[in-house]
Amino acid sequence: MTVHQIPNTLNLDAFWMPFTANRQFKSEPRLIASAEGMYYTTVDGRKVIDGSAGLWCVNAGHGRREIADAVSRQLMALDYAPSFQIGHPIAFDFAEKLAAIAPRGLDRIFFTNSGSESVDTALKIALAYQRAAGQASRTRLIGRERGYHGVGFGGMSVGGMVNNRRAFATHLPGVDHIRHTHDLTRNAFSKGQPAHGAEFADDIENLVALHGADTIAAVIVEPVAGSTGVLVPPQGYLQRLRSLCDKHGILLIFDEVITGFGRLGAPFAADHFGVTPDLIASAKGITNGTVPMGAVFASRKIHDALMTGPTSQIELFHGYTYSAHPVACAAGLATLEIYRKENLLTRGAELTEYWQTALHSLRGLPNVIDIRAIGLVAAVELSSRPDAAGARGYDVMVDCFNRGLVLRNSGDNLAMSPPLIVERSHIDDIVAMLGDALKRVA
Ligand code: PXG
Ligand code: PLP
Repeated sequence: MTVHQIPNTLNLDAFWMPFTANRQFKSEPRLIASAEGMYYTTVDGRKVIDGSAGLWCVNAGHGRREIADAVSRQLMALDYAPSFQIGHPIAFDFAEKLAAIAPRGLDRIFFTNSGSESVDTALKIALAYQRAAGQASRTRLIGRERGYHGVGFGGMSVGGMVNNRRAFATHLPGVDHIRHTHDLTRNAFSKGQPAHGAEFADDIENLVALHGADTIAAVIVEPVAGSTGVLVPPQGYLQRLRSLCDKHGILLIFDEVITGFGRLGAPFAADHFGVTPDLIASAKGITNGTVPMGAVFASRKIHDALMTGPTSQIELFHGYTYSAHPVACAAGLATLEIYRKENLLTRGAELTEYWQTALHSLRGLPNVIDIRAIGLVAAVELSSRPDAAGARGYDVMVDCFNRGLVLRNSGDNLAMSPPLIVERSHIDDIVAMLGDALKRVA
């Protein structure tokens, strides 16, 4: 079979693919058949290195037997049980183990099934908290330009990626945005956190002046913006956001759907940057991508403020049929055990230097206008072709796939986030394959 041949029994018509150029894909499909460790195998038997940990989620690598066994055992022991007014022990066990690795104080866990649900849940908890705290006028939610917070109406509204918003005119009311921090004129080719731009956090002051602090419930940001092209926060920026939120009684939500579970070389970005938010939205790496799950980490202050009223009354009218699904909890527990045994939540710290140096070796190749790397995540930004933003990035992504590397292109940003089991030799391969693609694709 050639690269693009697929089994002739497979009809591609019915599956409407998410976030995909369906017609282009179906004329030239890229199909994965299996995966193990750092590698996928395509339907035509080619080995392809997974430079993006699936969609930033397979942090312990593919095909982990311990997770498969735990899932299989759980399916036979208890396949499903509700978490509304009835419980099952594994959910409490998993929540306790998550609380133990959470940033200090964020040890009350609300389960969801995805990052989008975690974001919407965190926003709703923030609103409910403000009301419970006697601040019912605080209903406004603040996001950031170029943010990605999933695809629910809440996450889309606070999000700041134009294409994800444009077609869906109806957003939440009372949402505003601060500016993104991406500034190539001052920060191109920074290593780690860029030096310039902490002052972008002061946009909070502008919104407070415009709307009044007493109308603002929460600010949500990704500590490192992922989907939009790995935008690393300038030095001092997150600290400044935290202190402005404190000053004005605004809750700070970190969307750690990508940065959570070791991506930056610490369990959470909050740990890495030394800034503790009031709520964390997480998903992806929580089960190593095996079973859909997400979790919101809430501070005691927020949780306890909502534990009021008659004890027979539901405190938060929110939850999903599959919140704390027993199979997802089993997958999550097995995942945490792998992370612990293999030190994966901190392993990235040892490899950061090597990762950054390897990526920065691509500086000077055709069309490369920036390289950003932190922890075990990175992006190479290319200049756009005239009148064809994103086309060059797409062509590089396809070229890499055909030569043996999966990476993500967000427009002309090529994003990489390998499984945290990555070895130096894999990093060398990833960078070499990307470098060759950059030389080939005009
Ligand atoms: N917040 C952040 C920061 C994310 O990165 C979500 C929320 C939504 O999660 P769910 O599980 O609902 O998809 C995400 C998801 C990409 C890409 O290639 C990124 C995501 C998802 C799919 C593709 O950049 N991030
Ligand atoms: N729609 C209908 C008709 C439902 O009955 C439910 C849940 O009971 C939902 C949507 C929400 O589904 P989920 O809890 O899986 O998010």
